[in-house]
Amino acid sequence: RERKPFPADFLWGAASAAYQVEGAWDADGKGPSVWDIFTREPGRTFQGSNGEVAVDHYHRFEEDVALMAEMGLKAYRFSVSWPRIFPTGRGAPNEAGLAFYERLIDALRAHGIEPVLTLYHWDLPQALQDEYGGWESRRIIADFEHYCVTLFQRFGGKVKWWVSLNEQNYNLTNAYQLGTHPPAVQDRKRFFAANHVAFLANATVIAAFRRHVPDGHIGPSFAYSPAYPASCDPAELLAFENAEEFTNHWWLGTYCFGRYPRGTLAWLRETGEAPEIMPGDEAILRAGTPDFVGINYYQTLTYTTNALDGVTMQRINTTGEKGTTPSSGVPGLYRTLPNPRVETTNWDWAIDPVGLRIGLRRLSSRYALPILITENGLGEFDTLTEDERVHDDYRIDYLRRHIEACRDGISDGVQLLGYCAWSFTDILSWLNGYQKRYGFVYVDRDEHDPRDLRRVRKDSFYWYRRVIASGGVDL
Ligand code: GCO
Repeated sequence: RERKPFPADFLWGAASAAYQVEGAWDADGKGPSVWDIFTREPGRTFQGSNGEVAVDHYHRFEEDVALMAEMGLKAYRFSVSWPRIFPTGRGAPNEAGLAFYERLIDALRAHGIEPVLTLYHWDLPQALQDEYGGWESRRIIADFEHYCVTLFQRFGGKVKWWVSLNEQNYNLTNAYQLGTHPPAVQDRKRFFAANHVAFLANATVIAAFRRHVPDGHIGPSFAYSPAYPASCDPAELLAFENAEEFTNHWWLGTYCFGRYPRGTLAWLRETGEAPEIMPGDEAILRAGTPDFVGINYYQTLTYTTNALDGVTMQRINTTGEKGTTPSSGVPGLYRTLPNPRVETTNWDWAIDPVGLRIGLRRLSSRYALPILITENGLGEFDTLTEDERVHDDYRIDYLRRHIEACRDGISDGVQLLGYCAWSFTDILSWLNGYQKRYGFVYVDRDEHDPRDLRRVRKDSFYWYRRVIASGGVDL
């Protein structure tokens, strides 16, 4: 059947996050974030890589915005670093930090590029972690609101698209279950408690946003991995349903309906892992539901029952080696399993454009909200040739197939607002360092000359420019 075209006002974008690109980790009064401190601990990240310099976007943003303009980007998603604005998390704002983002926003707007501002992309002020345990304390709600309102007041007139929390699900799973993000805890009870606080903080700032930026749009970015059953065995289908509830709707349902899904909540009450819900909490959640669902889509995940204990998954770990790790899951509910029907990236993420179409349809019919793809892209090793080119046809192929899936989704009736490819320039991969590249623009971090950081347009840069110019026709 004929596919519908992309809407004329579709947000053709690309994305980044402060810690992954800015560098300048202590410039102009910025305070340390939990990532500045965590990456100094041995063994946490690939070769101890960190964002102290990153790709030095803080000092080179004008050059980067000029490249975005050359590419014809319609939207650029970036995050604000909380400790640049409040070095210790609260108190009086640091004007130099605000001024940096003001210059960035003005540069984008001067080129007709819509800023999409993420309020929180994991770089919590270390002071708040030390003082009260960060996301584990309800005290963060007021501090986060104060920080966000400062940005709403300063930038609300110029920025109309806002993302509240980025990947609360992925970040807190790593931080409180797997122990791979700061504060590196492995405790499911604390995991659900921290999530509860994050849900309240998210809803509180969305409610505040309505008062300060009534003509703007806001929503969270969710790391969305649609679930698949491993077979048509009813027991596996049930495991898949369990995974879908626990790994997706627990978050999305709470965001969008302002109420925890009752089935999962009952289960967590039985296991003693449910968060403490105080009177009034659900009213806060209901008062702060989003305008759109932001999704970061990278892959689908396939599930089986726990009967298959001992299943392993291939994965590149932080030593950069390919290793085998036990598959993850929740006892009695579900367990992940490699999907033999899809290819995987070098980091063993399933490459599954059809999964994107499926996911868009599931979310659209369940939540009936517009969807913004806030991230999608391919992390790979890239090679810079002698004549300064990067032939990343594998990335073009990946992006093309996912953009086609978006068009299919639109034809299926999904209200899709835009597509932000991850990422614009190469970035620091949180755990995998600088060897895992995502950008349209290569950044040379030659170890012999780490301060060079030269920008080189990859083949995908020219390709995406054509896609945008043709409104998504010329793929
Ligand atoms: C990585 C990840 C990130 C995320 C992004 C999530 O390799 O570190 O892929 O780059 O995609 O930060 O919002």
